[in-house]
Amino acid sequence: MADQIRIRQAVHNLTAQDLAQVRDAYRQQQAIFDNRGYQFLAGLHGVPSWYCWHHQQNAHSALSLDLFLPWHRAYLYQFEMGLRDRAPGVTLPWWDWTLGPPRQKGLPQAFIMAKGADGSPNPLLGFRINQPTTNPPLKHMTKRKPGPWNALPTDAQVQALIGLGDWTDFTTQLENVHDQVHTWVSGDMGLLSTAAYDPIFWSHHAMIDRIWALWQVRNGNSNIAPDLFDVVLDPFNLKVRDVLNVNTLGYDYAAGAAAVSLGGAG
Ligand SMILES: [Cu+2]
Repeated sequence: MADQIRIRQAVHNLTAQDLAQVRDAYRQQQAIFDNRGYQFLAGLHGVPSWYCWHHQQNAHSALSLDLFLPWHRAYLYQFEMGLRDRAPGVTLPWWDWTLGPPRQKGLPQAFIMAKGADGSPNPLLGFRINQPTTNPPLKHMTKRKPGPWNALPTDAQVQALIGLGDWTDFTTQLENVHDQVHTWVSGDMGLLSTAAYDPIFWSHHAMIDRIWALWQVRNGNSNIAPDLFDVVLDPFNLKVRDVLNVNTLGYDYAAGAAAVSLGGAG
């Protein structure tokens, strides 16, 4: 276990100071265009590098494997480390899309304001993709076309997912709920090729990763298909077994909403 566990917070629970720090990290990360920068990391998912796993499939492999959750956990880990290189105290916040008014109506306010508290452009609103040499070439500001707030998955759906005891059922149904949110945000988030360029992608996937972590508290960290343990999560230098325990990766999710999900055991 890492010496000090860093805690990922819910977007709606960030203090003004936390949010300013998250914005600062994204702003810096988005300004870097080499392999430490936002554009490079976002490009690992879809265009141009296509390393992501969805629905047992990957563009670089003929195998059919349930790597959706482990691969995205490794991916978020890499991204969070990148943010922390820029702003050492920062952690990746999760977007709890189950929240309704008055706390939230669809996309969190932090991600839709044109400007931050200091008046500077909000780096969580979108990212200007500039990949003129990729196939297809990408050169645009990410866009969203969100649906009505009450069309997002509900907390009852999340609780039902956490109650599924079988790994295959769980990952399959969680991925379907995850797809529903991508489609709900629409625009770039609705396309595998460009989803990761939208800053909300990372907080959506942090929510998915958190649901897996909550499920693991109930069902055990190693409750996955055993033949997955030694699969390498390209292009990250991690095997599936390395990402099974969030504490081994040095992080955890803040309690609060989590305590409800664990029936008070959290
Ligand atoms: Cu996704």
